[in-house]
Amino acid sequence: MYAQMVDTGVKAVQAAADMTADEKAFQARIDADIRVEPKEWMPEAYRRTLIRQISQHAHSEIVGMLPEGNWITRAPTLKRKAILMAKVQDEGGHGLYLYAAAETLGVSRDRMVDDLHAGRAKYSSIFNYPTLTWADIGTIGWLVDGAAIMNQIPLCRCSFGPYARAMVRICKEESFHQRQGYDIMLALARGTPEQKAMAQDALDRWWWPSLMMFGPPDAQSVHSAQSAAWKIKILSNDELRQRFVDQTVPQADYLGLTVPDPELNWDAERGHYDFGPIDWAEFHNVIKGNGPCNRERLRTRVKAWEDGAWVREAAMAHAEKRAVRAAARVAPPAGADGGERTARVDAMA
Ligand code: BYC
Repeated sequence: MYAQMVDTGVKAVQAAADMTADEKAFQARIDADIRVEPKEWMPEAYRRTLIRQISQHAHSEIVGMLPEGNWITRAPTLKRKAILMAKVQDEGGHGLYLYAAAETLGVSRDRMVDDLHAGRAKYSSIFNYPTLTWADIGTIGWLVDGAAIMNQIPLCRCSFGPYARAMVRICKEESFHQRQGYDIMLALARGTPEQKAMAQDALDRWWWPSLMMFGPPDAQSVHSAQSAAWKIKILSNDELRQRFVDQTVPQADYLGLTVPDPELNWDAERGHYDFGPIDWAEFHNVIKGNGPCNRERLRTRVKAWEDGAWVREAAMAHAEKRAVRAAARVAPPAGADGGERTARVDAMA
């Protein structure tokens, strides 16, 4: 359906001349900022794009629980431990809202989980890096949640209703996450020289992978043009990356830490920071499955799924029992003329 630009694989926007009448009417509604709801007609490619992006996003939240979960037993104080547990639980909740939003598009949760476990589905590159010290937990909150918010605030205005609404709540929670991360960094940066060095080391390791979270440069972003036309993407990968750098560098300055980029420079004319080249070979290698932790992350997810089978079975058995009991309660006494009502309750169960 789309014209492919041969050299980069970047997809062009579908031209109005190639659209059916339904597609033209759909695009006109998008252009008028009318939200799309699940039961309304939508082009198959729009549905597929959303299923791809929302399910990848859901997987990122669920896999994102792992690097932080790794530090729950080793948090330095009871208070930090309680906060980290709440944050990791929030990420699980975000995954569930997002799986539910994707389900409204006609894909089953089992199918999405299966794709993740089989290595067919992507999730954010960032979660394939290890959390080596407590400062990594601060850095994830500060940089990774910071990048996530930067990307997700515009998604609150995206064209698909359930995704946009899920994003509102997720962004509120992410902003608490970002602040808790920055608070950890502040404590370390104001601590002993060893603590400050630990904070600097974490920034050195997480800075570039955080910039990669926004995806490939616009010129190489396969989906950007069409997603922008459909208002699934409001700001481009490069615009968001620039905003993130502009916001984060002064925060690093406040901490007294150095961003590991010798080319970082405030360009007064542009009103933005210039920054050095990103190692896109590393990014592609990580999303192909060859990052430092890809295999470990998938192994852990699959094991958690298998270990949780009894919980899912018990929940199903409990739901069935409740449905049978409810049906029995509503059933009329023998001989009464309530056959139709009983049948309806059985159908609901
Ligand atoms: N990692 O054409 P492009 C969180 C893929 S979780 C891996 O630019 P698009 C948090 C891309 O999927 C944060 N893959 O794509 C959780 C595509 O591959 P496919 C997650 C990436 O979709 C726990 C190909 O590269 N946030 O916040 O237009 C704790 C070409 O890219 C990445 C979201 O998911 C990457 N970084 O734009 C703490 C936000 N980047 O599908 C925090 C929602 C690109 O063709 N997603 N790829 O095989 C989006 O906004 C967009 O999907 C992206 C990419 C901006 C990420």
